[in-house]
Amino acid sequence: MKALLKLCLMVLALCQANPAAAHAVVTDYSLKMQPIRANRPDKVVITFNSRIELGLSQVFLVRKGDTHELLKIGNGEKQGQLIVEVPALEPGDYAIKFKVFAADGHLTEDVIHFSVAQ
Ligand SMILES: [Cu+2]
Repeated sequence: MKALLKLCLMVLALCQANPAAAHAVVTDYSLKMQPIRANRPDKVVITFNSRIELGLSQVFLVRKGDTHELLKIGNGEKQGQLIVEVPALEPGDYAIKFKVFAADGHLTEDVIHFSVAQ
């Protein structure tokens, strides 16, 4: 695992020297069409333009006060789809913060803000 991480950091360094290389970019996410319902566990599907290395990727739920909670993730049916398991949430404002490695070793960090309605 450590060797793999080292390799990835090396690839990342190379990648930064070559900005033309492709990164994992979010092309779609389910929150646009299917908001999270209050007070019950739910799932969010994030679709990237590239396959994601699950073992090297992390997705966090960010709550008010900037507390981070690591969420369970899995691969979706289609290539590049990430299924994020979200715990039961009270109505309010949240964010999903992700650090994902694309299949080519490129790291992408981004945040998706969302609200849970009453
Ligand atoms: Cu890159």
